[in-house]
Amino acid sequence: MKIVKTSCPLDCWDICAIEAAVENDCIVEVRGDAEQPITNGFLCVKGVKHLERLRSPERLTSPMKKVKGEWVAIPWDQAISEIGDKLIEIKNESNSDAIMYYAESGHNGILKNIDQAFFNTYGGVTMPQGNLCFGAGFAAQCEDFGNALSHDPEDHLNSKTIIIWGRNPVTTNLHLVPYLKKAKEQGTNIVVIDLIETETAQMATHFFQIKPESDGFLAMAMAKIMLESGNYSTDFVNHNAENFAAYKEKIDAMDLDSIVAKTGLTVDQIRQLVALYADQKPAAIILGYGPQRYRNGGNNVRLINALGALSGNIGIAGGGVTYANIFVLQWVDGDFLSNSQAAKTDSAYIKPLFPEYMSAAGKEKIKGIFVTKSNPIVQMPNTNKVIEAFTKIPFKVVLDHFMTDTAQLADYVLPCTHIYEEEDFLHSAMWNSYFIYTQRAVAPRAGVKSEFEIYTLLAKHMQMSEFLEKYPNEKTYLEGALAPLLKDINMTLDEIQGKRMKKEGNDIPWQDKKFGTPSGKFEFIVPDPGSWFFDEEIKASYPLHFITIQPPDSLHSQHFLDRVEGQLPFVYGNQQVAKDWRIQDGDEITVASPEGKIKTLFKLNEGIGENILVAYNGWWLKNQGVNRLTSSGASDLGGQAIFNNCMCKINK
Ligand SMILES: Nc1nc2c(c(=O)[nH]1)N[C@H]1C(S)=C(S)[C@@H](COP(=O)(O)OP(=O)(O)OC[C@H]3O[C@@H](n4cnc5c(=O)[nH]c(N)nc54)[C@H](O)[C@@H]3O)O[C@H]1N2
Ligand SMILES: Nc1nc2c(c(=O)[nH]1)N[C@H]1C(S)=C(S)[C@@H](COP(=O)(O)OP(=O)(O)OC[C@H]3O[C@@H](n4cnc5c(=O)[nH]c(N)nc54)[C@H](O)[C@@H]3O)O[C@H]1N2
Ligand code: SF4
Ligand SMILES: [Mo]
Repeated sequence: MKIVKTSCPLDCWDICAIEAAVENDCIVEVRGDAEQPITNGFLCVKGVKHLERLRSPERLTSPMKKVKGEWVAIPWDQAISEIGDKLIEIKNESNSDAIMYYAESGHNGILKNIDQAFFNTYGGVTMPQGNLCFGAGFAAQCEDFGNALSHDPEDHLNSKTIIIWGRNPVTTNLHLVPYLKKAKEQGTNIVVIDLIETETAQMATHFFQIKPESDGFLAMAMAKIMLESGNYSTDFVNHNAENFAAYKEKIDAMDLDSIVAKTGLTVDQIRQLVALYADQKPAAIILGYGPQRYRNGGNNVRLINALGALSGNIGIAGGGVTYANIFVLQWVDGDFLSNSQAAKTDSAYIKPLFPEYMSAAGKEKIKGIFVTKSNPIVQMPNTNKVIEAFTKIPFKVVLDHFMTDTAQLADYVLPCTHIYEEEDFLHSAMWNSYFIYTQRAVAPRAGVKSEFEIYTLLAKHMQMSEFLEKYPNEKTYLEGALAPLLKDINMTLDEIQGKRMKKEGNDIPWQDKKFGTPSGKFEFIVPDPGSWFFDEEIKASYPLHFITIQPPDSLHSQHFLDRVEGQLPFVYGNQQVAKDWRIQDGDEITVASPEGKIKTLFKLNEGIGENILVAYNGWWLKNQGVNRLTSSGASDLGGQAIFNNCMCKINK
């Protein structure tokens, strides 16, 4: 028996270290690596389920082609030659950017980026911009700090107060929880700001339940109270920040009661929050991605960042506004990874506006699409319009392990390898600064191929010699992409394999107060809430907020694979909603928005705020699909999907 060191590749904050015990090319046990910090010997239910997915009888083991509406298994050489010929034909008849590319983070390994190198060498294709996930907040971090960097989880133990703002680690970021528990035992205030009394809120010392999309107002109200009482760091704002005077002027001119009224809290509650944050230095804010899935999402996050600066909690132990962390990524050669200089087009579409693009500029232009590591039919906003736009594309190729709703609508589906069948390099872009070059646990299942092999075969068929010369094999690809990292740590790729390591130097970001912004300083937002747009008119006909959050036992749609056909998705609401709409726990109700309607089962949950319905995202079309209700649209910054700007009503 051998022990193989690998990692969870899911799009999760944690990127856990996994140990697989392997005997005769068969995995006999999988566990969280006990010796690894953060993972600490345990995996969440999704991590445990990798083995089930690896061996699932529903896993695709042959390329599939749709012939007269029916799926037919075809051999790999046929799939490669037909898809390759089509790519050549489209490029000759139109241009390479008549092909569209769509990917998410279904698998975080960097080896999977070989497709981008392939398509850039092909001439460049129509690429996605914007984000379904953390785009607005990410752009906000870049505007204010010049980059998105997070404090080391251990550093939170130095905080006197930790505010968990719109994140639900008990569900989404499980390995943060032991740090929070330890901090709480040490006497740290654990404060949660959310719309829902989540399990995280239940373990906190203080919970502030606010109205949807009111975070910017709450942050301004806190700032106003701090500014009026002189309770702020003159040192930081005078020496390390830009735009402070303009920020202060705007906040000074605001009326406290009017901004407080937007939040659902009282002035006294906000004073208490200020006392917990500004009087208890060092204090950390750990931000989640809920508050930025709104039209004003970028502004919301920038105003929260401003609190960190105002209170002088930036660049100090126990402080920070922790949101995302692309620290390790700075040592990856992105140009090599994607061969970006080879592209001869900069054609692009905004992801959460895919249907709009397809009915305008893309209508005549787009002749084919490649979808990978994602299930956009159910995960993009506005499913009905996405289906309409997607089905119109004449040539659709999906790479996945399973026949997802997106795969179902394609023309070809190519089955690819699973993390346990691969060597790949992984790091977290969301939270910690660890990385790992994984070991392969077992041979790939018969009939599946790695993305690297698939694109190599296509390149051979299409005689793309430049690509084949530059990227001869997986190992040189990783070596090229990781050259800056390997040089920095003075190790070879072989030497790092199987060792999960931390890229040192980022425990307390911005300690030197040299920011990555154009001014080199922290940049205060100059808020202009008068220009923000809210759904006031829609609210007259659709008075309930429809908020979608991450499902506890699935990574988005991935573990909804096994839900029973026809099972209705649950929506949760409180007694006030039940009373207003004359419904009861367990009732079958139709939830309608301006974009569509779905049948659901109503569940009472007193932890949810007023006039809000909550559902998990990830439900497949066989279970209605919650994004039939959400609308297309992009946030103020970062092209972020505005899933939570969704108003609805109930028809019993
Ligand atoms: N189990 C599980 N874990 C996951 C995932 C999964 O699918 N399942 N997905 C992973 C991915 S890709 C991501 S991006 C992360 C996301 O991780 P999180 O950010 O923790 O999760 P979300 O559910 O997106 O939202 C967090 C919280 O924001 C709250 N919220 C919504 N609107 C507002 C608002 O206006 N103000 C405030 N203050 N709070 C608001 C929601 O009620 C929710 O509790 O989770 C990762 N982890
Ligand atoms: N309403 C609503 N919608 C949301 C959200 C929300 O909060 N509310 N959250 C959004 C967020 S945060 C995110 S990140 C997105 C996620 O959107 P997606 O990433 O599209 O969602 P997943 O369901 O995780 O789909 C990933 C797919 O990748 C496949 N996959 C896994 N490994 C591999 C591999 O090695 N190769 C290939 N080719 N495929 C692989 C899986 O089988 C799965 O089908 O959804 C967004 N959608
Ligand atoms: S999904 Fe996240 S918490 Fe669960 S095993 Fe994977 S990395 Fe760890
Ligand atoms: Mo995400």
